[in-house]
Amino acid sequence: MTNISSLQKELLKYNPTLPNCLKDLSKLKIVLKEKAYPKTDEKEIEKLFKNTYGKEIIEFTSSSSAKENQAKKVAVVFSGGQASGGHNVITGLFDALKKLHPSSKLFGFLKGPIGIVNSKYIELTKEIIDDYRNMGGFDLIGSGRDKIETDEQLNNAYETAKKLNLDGLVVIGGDDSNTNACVLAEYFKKHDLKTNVIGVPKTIDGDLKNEYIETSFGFDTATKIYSDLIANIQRDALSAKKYYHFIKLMGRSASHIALECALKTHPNMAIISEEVLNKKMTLEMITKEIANLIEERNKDNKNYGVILIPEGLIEFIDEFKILISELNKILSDKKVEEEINNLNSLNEKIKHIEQLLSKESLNCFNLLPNSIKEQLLLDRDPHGNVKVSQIETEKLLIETVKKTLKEKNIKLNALSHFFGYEGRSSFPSLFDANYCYSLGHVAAVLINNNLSGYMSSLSNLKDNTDNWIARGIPITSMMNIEKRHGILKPVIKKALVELDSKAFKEFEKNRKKWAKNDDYAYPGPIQYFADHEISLSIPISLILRD
Ligand code: FBP
Repeated sequence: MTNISSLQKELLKYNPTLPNCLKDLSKLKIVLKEKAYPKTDEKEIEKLFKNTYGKEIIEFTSSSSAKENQAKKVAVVFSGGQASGGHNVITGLFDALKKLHPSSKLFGFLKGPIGIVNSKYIELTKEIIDDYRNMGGFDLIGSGRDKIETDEQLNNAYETAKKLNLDGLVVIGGDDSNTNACVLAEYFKKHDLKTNVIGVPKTIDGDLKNEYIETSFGFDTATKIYSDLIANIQRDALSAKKYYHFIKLMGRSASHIALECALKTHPNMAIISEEVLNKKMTLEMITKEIANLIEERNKDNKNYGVILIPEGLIEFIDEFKILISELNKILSDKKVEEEINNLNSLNEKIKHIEQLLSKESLNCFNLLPNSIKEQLLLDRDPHGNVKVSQIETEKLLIETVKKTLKEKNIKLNALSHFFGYEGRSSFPSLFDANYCYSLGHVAAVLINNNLSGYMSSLSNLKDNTDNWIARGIPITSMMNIEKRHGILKPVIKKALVELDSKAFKEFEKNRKKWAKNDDYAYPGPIQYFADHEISLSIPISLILRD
C-alpha cells in the first residue's frame, strides 16, 4: 500500500485485545443457556421463524482438551451505512477461522447484500486483509442498502451459498440488516442448506441495543469524533463571542448520538427527539425554547453558544408528520401537480398549496422559511414523497428562532453545521477496534458450532476487556411485529433514548447549568497511544447503562 501515514503504519501493527474467554479457541466449548423469546408478538414470530425460534442463548466455556475442527468456508457482507471497526470484524473473523482450522476460507460479498444475490465476491486472503487491520471504512468489499426480501432474491442467495458450499455467512449490519440475516437463516434452514447465518451489531446510530447487545460498533468512534468537533466549535464560540452554532448530528430516528455528545461536551442546549415526542412539543414550542435561551444569555451579554439537534427531530413533531402526509397526498394529485407546474414563481406555488392545507398544517407551514417550503414542494423521492431526512432542520430552526427574536429586537448571528459522514469511516477507536475484532471471533465460533440465526454478542463492556462476556443471542428474541409501508413485518425493535435512563437523567440534571454557564467540556481527538483510561474510554451512556 502506498501513501501510508505514520499513524496508519502504527495502527496496522496494532494487535486488538481479546477477552480472556476468546483467547484460546482450541478448547472452547459451547454451553446452552436458557431459551430466549421475543418480548411481544411471540405467536406471529414463531409462525414466521419455525426453525430459528425459541433457541437457547449460547455461552462459552473452556474444556480440558482441544476439539477437532473441520475446515470451514465462510462469507461476510457489510450491509448499510459505514461504521468504524467493520474491517476489524473481518480480520477477527478471518483470524479466528484460521485458528480453528488453518485450511478454512473466507469470502467477501461485494457492494453489500446485492453481492450475495448476484454472486459477486472475492476470496479474502491474509495478504488482502492485512492492509485493513484497524482501518476505518468498509472499502475492502464495500457496502450497500439492498435487502434480500423477495422469493427471487432469497432463492438467488440460496443458490450463491450452495454454489460456494458455505458453512457460514456473517452479516454485519444494523437492526434491519440483522432482521434480514435472520430471514436468510430461516430460509436456508427451511431448505436444508447447511449455511449458518450470524449477525454482527453495527451502526453509528447506537439504536441496535438491548439486554445482551450493550452497544453497536461504530457508535463510540463516531461520537468521539463529533464531540471533538463540537468542543472545538464551543471553544471558537467562546473566543470570538459572536456566533450561535446550530449543529445537526446524524443518527437517524434515535437521539443516542446527540445525547452522548451532549454528555461529553456540555453544550448550551441539546434537543432530544424522544423528549420532544413525550412532551408533544410543536415546532413553535421548540423555537420558543431556543429563543428563550438566547434571550437569557443575551441579558448576560453572551451572544454566542452551541445547540445540538438530532437528525430525526422532524419525525418526532406531530404537526410536522401531519403536514408532510397532507403535502404528500395533495401533491400526488395529478391535477394539482399540473396546476403547480403551470405557476411561474415559488411564491405563487406556495400560495396555491396554502389554500389546500388544513388549518393546523397551514399554521405549521407558515412557520417555515421559503427555502424549506420549496424543499417540501419540489424535492421529492421517486415515490413522490417528501425527503424528510434531507430537510435541513438546523437551518429551519435558525430561521424560526431569528423570526421570534426579531420581535424582541434581538439579532441572531447563527451558523449551521451537519456532522455525519465525517464520523463513520475513521480509524476505529481502540474500544471499537477490540470490540469488533472480538465480535468477529464470536461469529466464527458460532459458525464452527453449527449455530444459525444468532447475533454475535459481547457484554460486561464497562469492565476491563479481559472480562468481557461472549455470547450468541437468538435474533428472533429481539424481534417484534411492526407496520412498515403499510405491511405488518417482523423486525428487530429499534432502541430509542429512554427518558428514565441514567444517561438521560444525567443530561437532565445538568442542562440548566450548561445553558447559562459556559461549562463546555473538551474531550479532544481520539487517542490510540495513551494511558488506557484515555485510549480505552467508552461512551458515557454505556458507563451509565442501567
Ligand atoms: P445504518 O443504520 O445503516 O448503520 O446507517 C446509519 C446512518 O449513518 C444514519 O445515521 C444516517 O441517517 C444514514 O446512515 C445515512 O445514510 P446514507 O449513507 O445512505 O446516506
